[in-house]
Amino acid sequence: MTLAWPTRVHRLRFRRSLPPLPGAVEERGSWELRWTGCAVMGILNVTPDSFSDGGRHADVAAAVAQAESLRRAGALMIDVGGESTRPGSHGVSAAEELDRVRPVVAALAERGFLISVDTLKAEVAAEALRAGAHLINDVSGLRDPQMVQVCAEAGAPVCLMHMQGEPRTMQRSPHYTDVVEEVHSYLRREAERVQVAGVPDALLDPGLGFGKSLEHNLSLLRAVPDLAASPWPVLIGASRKGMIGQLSDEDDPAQRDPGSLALHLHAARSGAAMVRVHAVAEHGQALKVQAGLDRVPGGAG
Ligand code: 9MG
Repeated sequence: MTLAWPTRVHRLRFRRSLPPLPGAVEERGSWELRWTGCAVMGILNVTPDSFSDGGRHADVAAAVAQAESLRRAGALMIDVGGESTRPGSHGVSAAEELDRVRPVVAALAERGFLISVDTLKAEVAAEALRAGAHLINDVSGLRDPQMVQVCAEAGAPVCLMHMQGEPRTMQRSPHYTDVVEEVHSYLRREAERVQVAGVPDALLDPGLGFGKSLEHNLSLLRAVPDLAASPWPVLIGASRKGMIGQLSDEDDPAQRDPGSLALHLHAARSGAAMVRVHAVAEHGQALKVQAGLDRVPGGAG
């Protein structure tokens, strides 16, 4: 039996006012990015602990080298983040975040990368889009009142993620009556709302680990096929997160790539269009093998 997911075509629309998009086709005044199966978004953190801090120029060069290596390893898009949103984390100012993100985005744009920027702040998003970013990944689901307008004006799609509470306190006592119904209806409602406001398209992300217990995360994972049946592509991000530690008894986040891969393969088979990961090469290869297996007549599935 051949499963539908490896050949399903996912689409994401960008307004043509953005810089030319690597790999996108022109479609009725927009750029349309199309891909089949599950793509990889590579994580590029540009927080001070991520690089050597050998001066701004050296840091940008190191970030570009890492992005080049993620692209060679198969990342379709690079997600640049200058502020940690881990549970318990405190924010930084927009000026500080921009200082970290803008030069890296500009350097990647010059080199033809497809760039997403992970930020909660409309001010940072606006400057990053001006510097050449293509998509805004906002884990707060666009809570900054200016964020929708900034993305609409730039013609940039968004990754809409569900988060209960805020990063500093979100894991203290997450509570839902029906987590799947609440998260999915929130994401569909918000995707419609932002598109009515002029944002060209959205990726939907249930936000594993963002104000959710292990049981909430597992319920949302089991429900990926339901979310993937909606008109928007679905992104899943569990890379090195606490739930991988809980399921595998691995305390060190840097040692959680094998567990992250297992979870992401499951998400891909459930219909996820993209996974956000640290270990790009491992995911790229495993996803290709899984797609190949599912294409074999009478194969897995
Ligand atoms: C920035 N960031 C951290 N975890 C994430 C996740 O699961 N999804 C998205 N979209 N962004 C994330």
